Amino acid sequence: MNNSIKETLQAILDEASERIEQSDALDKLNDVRVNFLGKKGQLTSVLKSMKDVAPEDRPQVGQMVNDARAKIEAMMEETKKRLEDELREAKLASETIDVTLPAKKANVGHRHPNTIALEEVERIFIGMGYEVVEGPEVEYADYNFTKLNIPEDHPARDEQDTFFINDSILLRSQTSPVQARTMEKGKLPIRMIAPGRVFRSDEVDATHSPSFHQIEGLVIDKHITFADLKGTLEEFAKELFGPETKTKFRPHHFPFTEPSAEVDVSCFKCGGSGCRFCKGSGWIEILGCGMVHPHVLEMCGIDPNEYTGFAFGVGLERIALLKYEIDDMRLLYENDYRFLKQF
Ligand code: 2NM
Repeated sequence: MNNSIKETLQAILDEASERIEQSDALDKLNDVRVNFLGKKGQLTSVLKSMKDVAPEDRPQVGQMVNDARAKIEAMMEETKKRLEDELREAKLASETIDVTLPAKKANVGHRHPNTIALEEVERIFIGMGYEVVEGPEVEYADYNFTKLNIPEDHPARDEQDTFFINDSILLRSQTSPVQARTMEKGKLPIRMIAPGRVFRSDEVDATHSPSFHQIEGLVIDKHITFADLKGTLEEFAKELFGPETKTKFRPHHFPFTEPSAEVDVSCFKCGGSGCRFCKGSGWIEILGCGMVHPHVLEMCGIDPNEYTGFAFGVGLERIALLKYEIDDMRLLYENDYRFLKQF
């Protein structure tokens, strides 16, 4: 009996050994495990036939079955390790990275011409001791108009020019409401610029857009005169367009300043002799300015007998178009990468 079990076990071992050797994948190896070592496997059925073995022989037969199981498990373990090694090697080979390949060139972003111009203007005024102040784009008509001495019947209040939200709230048409808010706070003296987006109901063309940007400046202190205004803006023009730049103040009218002026700079392309760029005149208009109207000071809580001040406003897009010689404002809003990457 023992001998026949011995032969059976040997046959099982031989077959298992052959099938393990033939296993070329982990799932096949698992089939072998089920077939030989599983609950319904060949070794288990040998164990089940133990009831036919004489009791005194059972320990020895049991030992033989255990030995056979250990041998099969050892063979399987070895093969499993070999298959896993092969699998890992194949994976590594297929995932090899060629570090000598040229890298993909990353597209580096550019600052928008408006941003470059704004940072330039901010740099100049911060250098003269100004603060940069921002305020709401949705404003009260009171701050946008009334406190700036623009009366109820003034054409700038016309529905055609301003985007109203209701009777008392609108999209600001200038950044001067930020100045009015700052004056109202009552902390003097004031040296500030207010850059930001403004809105006017204009048709889009090469020089107009319903939404553009302004930088308005304000200085309030005792004994501020038109001479301070002239000196400041002359310095600004030289910094922005070069040290040779000349400035011309032409009388003008704004409701919030008195006296008021428009400022031209000598053409930085031809130096003032006249060219295509300045349309032959030698001058380019860049901003509006004036001494803050006493009525504005009063409405913003400042005593005009004690304090005076000057204010000015420049269009940011106008500066960007001039400085970078762009002939159509719409290019600034289209965000075409071929345009933007030139700056
Ligand atoms: C301009 C021209 C002239 C201006 C006036 C004020 C304020 F708030 F002080 F009254 N802020 N900005 C002003 C003056 C703006 O833009 C062309």
